[in-house]
Amino acid sequence: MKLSRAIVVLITVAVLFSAIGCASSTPTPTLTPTPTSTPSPTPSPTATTPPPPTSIRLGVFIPGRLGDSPPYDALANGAQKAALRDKRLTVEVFEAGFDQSKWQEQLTSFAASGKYDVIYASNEALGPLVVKTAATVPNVKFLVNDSYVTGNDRIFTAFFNKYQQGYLYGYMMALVSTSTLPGANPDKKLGLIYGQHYTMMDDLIIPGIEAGAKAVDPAFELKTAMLGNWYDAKKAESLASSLIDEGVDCLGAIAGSGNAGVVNAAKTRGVYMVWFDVAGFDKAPGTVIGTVGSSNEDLVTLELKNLLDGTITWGKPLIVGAEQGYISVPLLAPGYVNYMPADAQKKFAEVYNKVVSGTLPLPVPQAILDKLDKAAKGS
Ligand code: RBF
Repeated sequence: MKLSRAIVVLITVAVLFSAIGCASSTPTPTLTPTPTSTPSPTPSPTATTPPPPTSIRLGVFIPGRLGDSPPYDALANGAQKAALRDKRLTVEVFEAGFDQSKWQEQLTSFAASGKYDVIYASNEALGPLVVKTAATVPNVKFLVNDSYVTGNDRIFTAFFNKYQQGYLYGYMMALVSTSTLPGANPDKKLGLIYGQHYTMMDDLIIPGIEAGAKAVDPAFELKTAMLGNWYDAKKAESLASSLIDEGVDCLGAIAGSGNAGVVNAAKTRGVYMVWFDVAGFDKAPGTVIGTVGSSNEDLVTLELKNLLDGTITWGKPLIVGAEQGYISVPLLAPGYVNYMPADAQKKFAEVYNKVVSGTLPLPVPQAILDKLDKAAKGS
């Protein structure tokens, strides 16, 4: 027994010794420096990912004005913050203003200025505009949020699931309207003031609001009024007031700077509002008593990080929703918990959790994405 153990130990030592001896005396061929195996800072022909950029000059193109437009404000703020964090990024912001007939020309000269490597913009109408601009201005790349364009290796678009956001918005507004809050009436009527017609509004947000409200009670009806621009607060106030005359007791507003007029009408007439995209409780505490948010700034932060890491999936759009935290509701915000009746909060949390967990799937129909893609390509 003892002898056999001694033999095993001896053999093991001998094997180890010879292995070490081999390694140190005869270098393996792969370790021999040759021109092809020398590590080089440039990627080998087989590498698929290029190295991250050493600098990026970002031009932020705002199709409108900064101030009360959540997607635009988040874009400018998110980009400025990203530039503070990463010195490779420089940012310049251009506000194109509200004359949409000028946007194509403004975008093309912005891109052709030679001052930017990448242009970052937002809204559905920018899809077709960047496709045209990319065709005439070489080298510059484009990021566009709230837009959907496939297959162009210089364009990356990201799209929030606005059907899902609309559904939660309508559900929350209907809970306010059916509550015992003072000013809530028995009519099953909700109101929405919106800036203008576009696919995201007509095919996703409005149908989403209607479906969400009807999930509370099928008798609900959504009364809508189009402002016709994104800034006229006076007109928005009078439109909102007319909806209140018709029996609306909870209003939504997606009208940029026009939203301020809807707040005035709701406050004066003693009805309620649920805010869209950002937490707007501060606009009128006790009048704005709920919100369904889009995490615009988180999306901007993510995209700029990917841009700086060199991992943007050019040509392949990103779609984000509540499942990933990009559509969210602050269920513990003081402006909500202190004003929204407790049973409404409970009911809302139930449906919200279902949407977040995917138990209640509310996807963006592919046909609508295809429609946006086709419109962008002019086909
Ligand atoms: N949303 C705003 O908040 N402010 C605007 O000035 C604004 N202008 C828009 C212009 C066009 C042509 C389109 C298609 C959308 C615009 N939106 C604007 C809507 C925005 O993209 C988004 O759908 C809403 O803000 C809801 O998240």
